[in-house]
Amino acid sequence: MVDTNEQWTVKQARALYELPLTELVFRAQSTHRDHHPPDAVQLCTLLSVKTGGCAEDCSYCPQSARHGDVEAEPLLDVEEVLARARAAKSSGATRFCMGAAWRRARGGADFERVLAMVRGVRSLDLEACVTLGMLDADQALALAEAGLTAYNHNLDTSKEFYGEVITTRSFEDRLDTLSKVSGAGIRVCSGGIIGMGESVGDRLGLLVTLANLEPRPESVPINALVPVAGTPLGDRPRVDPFDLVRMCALARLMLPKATVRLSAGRSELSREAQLLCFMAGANSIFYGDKLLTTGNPDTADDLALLRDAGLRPMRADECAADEHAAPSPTPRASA
Ligand code: SAM
Ligand code: DTB
Ligand code: SF4
Repeated sequence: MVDTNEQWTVKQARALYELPLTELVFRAQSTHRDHHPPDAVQLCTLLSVKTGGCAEDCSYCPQSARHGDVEAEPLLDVEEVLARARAAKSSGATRFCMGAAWRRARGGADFERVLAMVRGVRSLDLEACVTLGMLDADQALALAEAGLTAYNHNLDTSKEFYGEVITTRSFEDRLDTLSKVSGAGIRVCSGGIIGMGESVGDRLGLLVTLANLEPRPESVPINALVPVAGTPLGDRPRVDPFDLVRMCALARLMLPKATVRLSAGRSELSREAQLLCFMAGANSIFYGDKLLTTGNPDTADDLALLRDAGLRPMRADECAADEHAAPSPTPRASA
């Protein structure tokens, strides 16, 4: 196995990707057990706090004003969001993730409202994650002060394929936002999507970039494209579940301590395919009937899947964010 302090190369990643799937899953499961409880899956609930009307042109996304047919809605009220967070907690989630269809986080009253959402979610003893688009350094510090656990900002794909998917902001913009996030002491959640027409090399390039980030992401969402009618990628064929298993296994081997999140696309996955992803080291799912705008399996089905497989929801005290505590944020006053 490659020393985790070394920089990963695409060649090393490809050698893993090309292993027989049984061997790859075996290795990934062995690494998983060195760092994580073998039977626990973190349940995270997602809520779109600002839906639709986004200025970006991400080809996969139904919330882009350029091609999506999702109605634009205003930012939700804090109380409504907290009611949803309380419900998520009582149904077993330990992390609450809030997404906004923004190119970059809005300033002013909208940002203050997001800070109040973060403080409120943290006061419920839930992990809080937000994804608001690009951030500046002051916004990152304010989110850190509000107690944000992690900021989600996906690289989505390789640097080389990125321009085929998004033209309105660059791969470097994404890396810049991630460095603002980690610079403020907030944990980085960053992953990608497969099934957009990228090559295996692009998938490996994405994982190599993520694994070589300093600090490494503590959370890596692996999304299978949900093809949405009306988006440029609406006609893409379904992802081969084995490819998703391989991505989970590589993410586990290349980022051993991270929480690997089996994210969008589970509605199309059989229970057996999801179980293979768990064997390959995925240890989190989005839990709730909806992702941001598209469907997700029923919570009852997810609980039955875990129960039938002898797995269990991860307890709050086991979550990786506590185990791998990030440095304290720089106090705003002294920044
Ligand atoms: N606007 C913010 C941004 O893009 O950073 C946050 C919200 S955005 C919807 C969050 C992530 O959802 C995207 O980076 C992408 O990885 C994922 N996503 C969006 N649409 C998807 C789809 N149709 N299938 C799979 N993943 C999708
Ligand atoms: C991530 O990587 N996947 C989630 C979360 N982070 C924000 C979002 C998936 C969105 C799928 C399409 C939709 O529901 O609009
Ligand atoms: Fe906007 Fe995010 Fe959708 Fe891109 S992925 S169009 S930035 S909401």
